Amino acid sequence: MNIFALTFALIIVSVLGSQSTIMGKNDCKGHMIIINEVQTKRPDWVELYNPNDYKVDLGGYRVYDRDEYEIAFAFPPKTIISPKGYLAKVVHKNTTGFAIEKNGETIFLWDACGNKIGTLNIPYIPKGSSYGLDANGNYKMLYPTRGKANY
Ligand SMILES: [Ca+2]
Repeated sequence: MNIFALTFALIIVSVLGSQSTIMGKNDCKGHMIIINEVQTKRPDWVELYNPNDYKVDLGGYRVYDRDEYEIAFAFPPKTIISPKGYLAKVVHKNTTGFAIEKNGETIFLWDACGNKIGTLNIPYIPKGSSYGLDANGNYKMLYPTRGKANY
């Protein structure tokens, strides 16, 4: 392997590594949707991000705090997330069947075909903070930005 091939291989490994940090992958229609941010304190919400340059209909996508697709909350048809856009879904036991445990837990995201496309391990989130992706693609404590870009 010459130096160019080695460099190329390292770039590929680097790119794949950062994608696994983002915890997203293409769904059955080729879209990528990312769990971008969560907050656990009244209201609890899960923010999704659409990195594509086209809108995506989240109808049939599911999110839940247990790895159980069959009983997970499903987004209704025509739930549109705009290109490079954010959608923050308020979650509550009475509406979505789950809330975010304040001491941390794991949430799961499935596409409309039932493929799991996201898993996020949420730690304890201090009051006044959220947990989400920073500009470098790493999950950490953030200032809450519900429905907007993280910073
Ligand atoms: Ca945000």
